[in-house]
Amino acid sequence: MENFIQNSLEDTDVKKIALKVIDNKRINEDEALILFERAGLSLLGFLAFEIKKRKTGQKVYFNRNFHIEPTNVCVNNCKFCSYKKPKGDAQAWELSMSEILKRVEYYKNSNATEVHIVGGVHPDRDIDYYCSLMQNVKKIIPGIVVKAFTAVEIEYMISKAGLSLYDGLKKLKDNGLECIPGGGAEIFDENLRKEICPEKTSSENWLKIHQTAHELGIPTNATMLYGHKETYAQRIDHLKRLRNLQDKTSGFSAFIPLKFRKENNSMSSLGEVSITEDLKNYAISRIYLDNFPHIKAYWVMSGQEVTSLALQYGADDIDGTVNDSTKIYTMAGVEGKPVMTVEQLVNLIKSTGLIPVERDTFYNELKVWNN
Ligand code: V47
Ligand code: SF4
Repeated sequence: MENFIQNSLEDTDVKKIALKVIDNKRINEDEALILFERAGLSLLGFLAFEIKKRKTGQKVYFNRNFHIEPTNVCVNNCKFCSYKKPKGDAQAWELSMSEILKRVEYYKNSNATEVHIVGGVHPDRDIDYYCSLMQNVKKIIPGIVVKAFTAVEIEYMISKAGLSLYDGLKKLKDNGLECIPGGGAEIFDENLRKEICPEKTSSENWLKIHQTAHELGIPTNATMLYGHKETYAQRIDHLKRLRNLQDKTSGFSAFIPLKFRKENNSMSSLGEVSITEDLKNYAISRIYLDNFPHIKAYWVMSGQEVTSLALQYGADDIDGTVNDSTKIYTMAGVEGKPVMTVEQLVNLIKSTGLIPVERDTFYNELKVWNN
């Protein structure tokens, strides 16, 4: 491939950028746009996989986790959301503390190392409720890592409590919060954000919340919702804001591209983008976000087929067992129950010729499955 790039690649701009990537040099936004618009998929796969190998070799990470979704009642009305339902709707749920803890009990002996708690922004719940929830979870499964609350939920509970961002996040940390998931980022471009999720936390605040978490030593993830109305330039603008923040804090662990799924929401008429587009997006994310340690192909969203392909396009993490505990994607039209056993995760990774590594939330390696 390197010979092909040197000798046969006809587009001189693409060739220059490819050689820069091979040379381990950072690409800029104009160059990322050229890759989106003009680079072939096989070249992108080659470059992204080169970067992936430099960062994590042949390893691909997964973990044992389950989700808790306390409610899908939400003060916001994001147009792409198939999950939120009004109070009292047949598909709405508002789990009580004891119902939630019963679910946690169910997973007590599952060997899960992480619980991922996210949900709608419920109008009647506050920071104290969520602090006791985290404490109660840890009473039931003492060693479990709590990864919880999107920046959107965090902004709501902290402002309701009248706390500063720093003090609110510190309170959550003191009560058990150890990692913040990447949700709520959607697309940072202010005009498009206003159109698809008008009430949601602003891009500036999303970034400020993650920055403050990093300052407090709480690692976080970042997502991007793509494949709806956004342009390539808007995707790059999103990645640029994340790369800039990561240059300052190094607090992001993983970037997770989330493909817009179309069922049961008011943006359904847009349809869904192709698998080629998914792979291109994984590859360019891996190439451009040179300061992100991990790119996650979230199998629940992308499905097992695309997830295994994504591993050839720069992704090095596929998330976890999930244990049939999240409804966000089934309600948006993804088929099948969100559950994979450890054996299935290991086999999916092995089938791509790569090495499965079981990790904890912080990417400490717990077991290398190399036989
Ligand atoms: O922010 C909602 C997305 C996100 C749709 O950090 C949709 O490890 C596609 O962030 N089509 C929440 N996407 C999920 C999330 C997440 C998931 C797994 C792991 C991690 C992590 C984070 O789900 C929302 C939104 O961008 N979403 N509706 C939809 N119709
Ligand atoms: Fe609420 Fe999240 Fe759905 Fe937006 S995406 S309506 S914030 S549950």
